[in-house]
Amino acid sequence: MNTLFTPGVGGHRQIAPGAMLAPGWLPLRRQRWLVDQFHCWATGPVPMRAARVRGHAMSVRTVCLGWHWQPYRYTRHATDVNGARVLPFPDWMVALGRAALRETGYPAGEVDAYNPDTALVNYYVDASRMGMHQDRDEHSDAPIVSLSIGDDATFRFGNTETRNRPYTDLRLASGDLFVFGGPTRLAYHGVTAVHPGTAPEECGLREGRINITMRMTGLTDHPEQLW
Ligand SMILES: O=C(O)CCC(=O)C(=O)O
Repeated sequence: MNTLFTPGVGGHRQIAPGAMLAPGWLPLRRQRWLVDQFHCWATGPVPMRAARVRGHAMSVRTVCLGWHWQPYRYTRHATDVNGARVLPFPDWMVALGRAALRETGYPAGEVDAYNPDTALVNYYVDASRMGMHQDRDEHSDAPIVSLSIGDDATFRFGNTETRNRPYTDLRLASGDLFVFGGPTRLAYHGVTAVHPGTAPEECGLREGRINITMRMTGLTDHPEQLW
């Protein structure tokens, strides 16, 4: 049992088939610990940066673990930043990802088979937004595990067909867990607002919002995938 990540308050609710929200899943001390990790990750070897999408810098800054995401692919080296190799994906995060699936009612077989190998760690300031998009750069249909720390955000969870309605707006708060997989793995989603000054003081983040999404890339280190 990984005692570092024993779950906090229990309970989850289904937002759509395969999409579950577990409010307050991460206890505050775990949030603070993750914030400390985030400060280490953000300084390198590949520093946190705003990825450029179609020539425009995103308003969210991202640092990656395991595989480096650059629109629209994963590489081991950050060829769009400084060429350095991305930090390894930590074993404790695999355990955390599995605990997240267990918490949200995924069957034991899926939990055991869950081997996330990349995390996109996003940092939002007050003005940051993330447009509606699908997470489709992975070669795997394994669920996405999303953890939020810091200020609340309005997270829009939509459908698999279009960026538009129907969608559900959720207010994600510090410590919340959101998981989506199965029939909604490719649902469009985005962040329409960050709510400054809403973070609990004890979460360890003085301003802004961190979101960690764990994913299975389905990639291996074939030479053509290294660069
Ligand atoms: O910040 C969030 O809650 C969502 C992040 C996201 O959509 C992504 O990293 O693809």
